[in-house]
Amino acid sequence: MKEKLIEQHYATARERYAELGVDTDKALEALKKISLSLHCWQTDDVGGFENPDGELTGGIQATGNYPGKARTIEQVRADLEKVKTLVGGNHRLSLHAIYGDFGGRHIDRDQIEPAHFQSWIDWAKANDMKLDFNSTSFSHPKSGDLTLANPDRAIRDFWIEHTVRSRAIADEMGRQLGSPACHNLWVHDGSKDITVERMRYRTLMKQSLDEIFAHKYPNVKDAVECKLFGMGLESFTVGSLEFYLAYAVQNGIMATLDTGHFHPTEETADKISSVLLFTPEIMLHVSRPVRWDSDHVVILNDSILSLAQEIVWADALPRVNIGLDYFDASINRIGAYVIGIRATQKAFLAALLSPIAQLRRYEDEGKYFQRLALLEEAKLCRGATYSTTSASRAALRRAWISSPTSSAMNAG
Ligand code: RNT
Ligand code: ZN
Repeated sequence: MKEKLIEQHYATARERYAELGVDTDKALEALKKISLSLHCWQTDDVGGFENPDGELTGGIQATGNYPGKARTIEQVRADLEKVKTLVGGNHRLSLHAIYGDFGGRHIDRDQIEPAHFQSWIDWAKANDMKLDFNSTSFSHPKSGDLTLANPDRAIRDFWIEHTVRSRAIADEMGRQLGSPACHNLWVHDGSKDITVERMRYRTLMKQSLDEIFAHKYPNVKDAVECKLFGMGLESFTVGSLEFYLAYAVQNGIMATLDTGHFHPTEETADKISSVLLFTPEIMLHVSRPVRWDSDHVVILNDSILSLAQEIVWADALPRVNIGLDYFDASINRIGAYVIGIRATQKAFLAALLSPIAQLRRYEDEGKYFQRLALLEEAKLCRGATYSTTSASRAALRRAWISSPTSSAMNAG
């Protein structure tokens, strides 16, 4: 019965969208192919297995103490398996270096090896998932304020070694799973207060990166993630947008755009068409900034909707690696995953359903009222398919029918 209703409603939606030149079957097919890289760290508030109850440092913070934080590798996997049953699509898993299968031993970051991640690779195979990887600069006695940009050669070397090893692990994941692993490099390096050594730190950082990327790994897609500021590191971030974007362009690697890492009125969406003209691919960290926090659970807001639109309208889906990055310890963690995954999928579905051919015709013809009106209409049309109660569906249908028709719009 319920299925029949869904079929009926879908048939209506298909007709409505067809009137706007949108093929809903094609949109759903495209949506199915969008594989998100699920971040393992929402399961345990970015704890990892070195010391699950240790302090989270490096300018990031997970707040809340909702029960159910995963404490073991088995619990992280069980949570992820549960998440998989609650969302559509076939997704990847993004691991941080602190999530290795260390068997209770203390393996320092400059000692990690592919062997510590073999059980993850096996698990991924068994669960039909591909893997991505992240080096971990935070929550370590040598983290401090500076890692790869540290003037102390020994500290720098430690983190260079860690990062090279992380990329080697990503390479092994990519090789065994038959799909290149994205390796994301984010370090918190920065300064709480005014620094007089910006050039020095950035010079050191560039040298460290050059050493790291001198190693070639064929099964890795490298990405470098910029940030505006971290908590306790508010005045200066070594890895700013300009720094990493320039580095990515110069070296033919990816820039990671985290939607929580820019000025509040700056739109990540607008960066897609610029960055993709100069780099091979993009890595995204889909997140939600709120005040000082860059990592609230993703919801279907304008920022995510326009980001998805820009990617779809630029025909760039094959060149964008969509990772999630948020952590909320104050609500059910599996629920947090599912909300963020579904919100991201909804944003892409909405983008795939937008009447872009008609919108472009209007724009070509200079019909800007019509363009804006149709953009607005498309929002309601989308609402009609999402809406679950029959009353709201009926209201939306009325709004749709009584709104300016496309012929009225054509009258200009
Ligand atoms: C921090 C960055 C980074 C981390 C993860 C845990 O601001 O967004 O991507 O969130 O690596
Ligand atoms: Zn991020």
